[in-house]
Amino acid sequence: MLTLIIGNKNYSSWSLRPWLAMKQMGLEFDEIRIPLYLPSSKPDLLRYSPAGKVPTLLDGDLTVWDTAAILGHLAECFPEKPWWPEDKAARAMARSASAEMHSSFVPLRTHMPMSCKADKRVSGLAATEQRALDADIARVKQIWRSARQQFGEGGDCLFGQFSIADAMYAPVVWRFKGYNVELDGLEQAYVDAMLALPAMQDWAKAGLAEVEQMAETDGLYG
Ligand SMILES: N[C@@H](CCC(=O)N[C@@H](CS)C(=O)NCC(=O)O)C(=O)O
Repeated sequence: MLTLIIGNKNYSSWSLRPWLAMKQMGLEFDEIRIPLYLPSSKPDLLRYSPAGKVPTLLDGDLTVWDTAAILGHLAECFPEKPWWPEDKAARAMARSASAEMHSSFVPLRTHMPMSCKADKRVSGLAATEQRALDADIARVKQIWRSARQQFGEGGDCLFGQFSIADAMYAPVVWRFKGYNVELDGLEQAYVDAMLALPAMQDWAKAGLAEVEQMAETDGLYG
């Protein structure tokens, strides 16, 4: 029995990643939503995870925390599902792009916090901050372009069929949409394909219905 502990759907970009991957792989699971950055949030989070963060996966009596560990655990438990592209070269790039998403892009996370409700542009950054953000955006676009051009033939996702790499970049799709980032045809087509996934639409619908309002300073940097 799988239970995924998640934060607010509108804001919690880390929660979206394993949630979306699990939906796309057709796994049955329960979810427990803990609204973040309320006085009750930390004690509630610590009831489930020693890290006190979401996402956390409960698999029977096992607790798995941190996005990369959760996805790795699931891929091990359900090896028949297409978590990664089949082709070795595509898989190597998908793993690298996913690891890069997990470990990098601090300016992107900081200046464009995810909100499915957002419809604005980033403004007021210092020149150095803007340069760092622009570099992150350019790097994401480069990753998307390489993946789509080299391995995208079999579908509309980064490596054709949906894989963990798409789950890892799903919050960036919301960010590029919400902050009206200029996209070329290939980038827009990928964003549109991701936004059209029923699971992405379900996530956003639930996020839009949430009443909690978070300040950008709350630090939801996923
Ligand atoms: N490295 C972690 C990051 C998880 C994370 O920072 N989650 C945020 C929400 S998106 C959180 O739980 N914040 C609550 C807190 O820090 O109190 C992962 O990959 O899962």
